[in-house]
Amino acid sequence: MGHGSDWDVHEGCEKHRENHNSVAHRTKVGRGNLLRMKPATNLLETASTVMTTAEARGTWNELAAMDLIVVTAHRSPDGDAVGSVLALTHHLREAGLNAEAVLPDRFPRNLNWLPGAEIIHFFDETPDSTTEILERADLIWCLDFNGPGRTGEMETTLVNSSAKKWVVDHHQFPEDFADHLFSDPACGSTCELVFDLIAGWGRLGLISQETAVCAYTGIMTDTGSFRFSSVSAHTHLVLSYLVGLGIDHAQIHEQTFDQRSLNQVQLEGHALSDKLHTWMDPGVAFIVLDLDTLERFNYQPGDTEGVVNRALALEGIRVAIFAKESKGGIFKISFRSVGDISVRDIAAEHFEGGGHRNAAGGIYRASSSQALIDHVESNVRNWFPNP
Ligand SMILES: [Mn+2]
Repeated sequence: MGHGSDWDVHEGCEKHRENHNSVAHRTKVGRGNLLRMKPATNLLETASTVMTTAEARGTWNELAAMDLIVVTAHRSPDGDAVGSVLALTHHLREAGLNAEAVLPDRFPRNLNWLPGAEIIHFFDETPDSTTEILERADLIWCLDFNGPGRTGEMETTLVNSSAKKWVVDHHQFPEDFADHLFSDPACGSTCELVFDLIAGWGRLGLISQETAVCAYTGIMTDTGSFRFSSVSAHTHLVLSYLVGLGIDHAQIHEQTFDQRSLNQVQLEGHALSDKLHTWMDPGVAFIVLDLDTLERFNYQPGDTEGVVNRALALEGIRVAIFAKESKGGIFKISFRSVGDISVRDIAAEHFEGGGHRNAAGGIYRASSSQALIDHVESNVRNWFPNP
């Protein structure tokens, strides 16, 4: 999906467990059982079975022979992408391995506080030195993405590197580009899978504060603060383990969500009060922000994160669409839906995009925001006839 295209599915989307066949994940973890359990044992028993196979566990032994290990994730990285890259990089470095963290481009500034954020190489900012690292690597851990096209401008360098590619991911339909593929679309976050990988390696007791904070942050952001249906009893066991290490979870939430700029808060207010269109009959909400508006509020990357979910939270709204002009005439669009309503098909058929049933992305070319509003107005009842 989305190979080389110009759209992003925002992470933190709802994923679903119904296709998951793991017996471990169906374990009933009652309060009485919890009190009797040995936590470490139970964490392994309930971990994603993808991450505890002999193949997954065996990867640890291969690492020692490697001179340079790179850990990377998708472009427009979110909390799960940055969190998983830093969590794994910290853990490998603490084991004495030579590991470098690489991202295609910068993450939203509300994640600047993450421990180790300063060690990350950004491909778009330092292309020459980052290319050299990717070319010299023996192994590239590819976290939180299902195809090389999701790394944007970094794709060619990634694909051409002779390094082994080992994938840990939870997006549907992974492409065939990995030497090892550890994919579990039923899991709510890549950070949870990285935690399970470390557990499978038998290294739970060696998880540092830095690794714990990064892993907690990624699980938090990709599950909508632990509310989506992808959250399992195991997710909470992982969180319990991380909190048990003494991390300041309240501060993690505060630093991530409650340090917004005045411009950001006022842009969101403007979007919701002056730019919101609703069709209560099919239950669709639509917001579009043009370049002039973004400029007026001194827009920074990540500033409109969450606006689409505010629209979806409206009573009676089952589908929310958020469009943002990215360069003249090209609008990036995020879709959210609830329940059985699929926005993935609409994004794929009409907006050069794709994604998941309840969270998708695409692009649309229009001469003005009014032209896009007219387009949605005349099609919305066909796209969502009976939500
Ligand atoms: Mn993710």
